[in-house]
Amino acid sequence: MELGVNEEILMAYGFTYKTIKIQQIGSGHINRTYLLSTNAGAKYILQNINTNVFKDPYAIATNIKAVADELTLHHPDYLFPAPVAAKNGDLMFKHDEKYWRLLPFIANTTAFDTLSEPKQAYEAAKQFGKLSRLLNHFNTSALKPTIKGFHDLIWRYEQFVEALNQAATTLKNNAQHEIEIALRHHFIVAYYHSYKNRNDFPDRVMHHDTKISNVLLDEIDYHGVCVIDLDTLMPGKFISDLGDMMRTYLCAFSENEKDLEKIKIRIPYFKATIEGYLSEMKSILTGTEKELVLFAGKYIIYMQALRFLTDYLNGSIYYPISYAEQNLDRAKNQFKLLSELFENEKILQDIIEDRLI
Ligand code: ADP
Ligand code: GN1
Ligand code: MG
Repeated sequence: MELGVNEEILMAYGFTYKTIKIQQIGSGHINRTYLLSTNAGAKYILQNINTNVFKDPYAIATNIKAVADELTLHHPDYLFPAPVAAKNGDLMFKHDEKYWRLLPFIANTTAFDTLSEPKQAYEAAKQFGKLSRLLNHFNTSALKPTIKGFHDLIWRYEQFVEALNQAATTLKNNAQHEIEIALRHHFIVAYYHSYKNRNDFPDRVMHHDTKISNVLLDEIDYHGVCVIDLDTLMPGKFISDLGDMMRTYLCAFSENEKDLEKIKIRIPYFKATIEGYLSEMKSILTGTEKELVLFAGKYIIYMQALRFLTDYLNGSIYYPISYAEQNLDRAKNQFKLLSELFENEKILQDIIEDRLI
């Protein structure tokens, strides 16, 4: 066994320990990702799917296949890094009750955890916007939810209340201030509820995890190359993708930063994100969607704060932690980011309106 990769998994794809070098990479919370390099210089990405989170890995594989087929048919030049089939033709390999997949390695690219130039925000937002635009006419009912209720804020709030009701007293005491903030912002849930079933708020194919580490940019000039991490490609609302861009592109520091003084939004990055996204989606968004552009950020940042807080109250069973209070610190970080969005609301809304004309 090398780094948790059994040789049988490599052999399913025609490799052996002798012909391949294995290196663990990536900063994601959920899956395990490895870079495979062959002696001949070819590279691949090998991933182990986390089945505690993704109960039905076949739903992921069939969604990606359905979207890949659609894109190949209508947009053959679009780069969509779908899994490579194993020697037996399957898109996943099951070994010891674990599911593995192999992806083509996209060379000369970088995935960032934070951004250092507005151009990166523009390019990343454009890549995710482009995927939605190309799939605008795709029938979303062909895709299955890979996690039930994933971005349903109403359900996420219920989960938070449930966690609150059964949390250990010490955890509740430690999180008292953040619990109050979460309860005080329930109006975001109510607002989402009031829009959810509007006719011109369509389901679209959403990536659902548009953080900056899930898009590959050219390592030299940062132009957008392709989106990756396709596990949550499924039907959803456009606020999911645009909101997670705001959550991760606007601040110079990630959700793991503990010094809340550093959690500020950067206006040039906001402009770039909106411009990159609208360069693809402006002509497609409906009237209701255009009303909800800034709400996208509030909805996702609040939901992520709730998810970290809920996990903290549950004893940190979902997001891996490197110290006991980390999920509470992450919730604090996200609530600070949310307050930044509200404080700058007028400037941000003006930027949006100028670009929607
Ligand atoms: P997770 O976030 O679940 O760990 P990702 O699919 O986002 O998994 O992959 C983790 C990292 O591996 C990415 O941020 C990127 O650096 C790298 N990576 C993933 N897929 C590719 C690919 N097809 N080509 C090149 N690098 C990749
Ligand atoms: C998880 O796998 P990763 O790290 O890209 C999570 C996202 C959260 C994100 C927060 C399946 O994404 O929803 O936004 O952490 N993915 C899942 O960093 O729960
Ligand atoms: Mg990722």
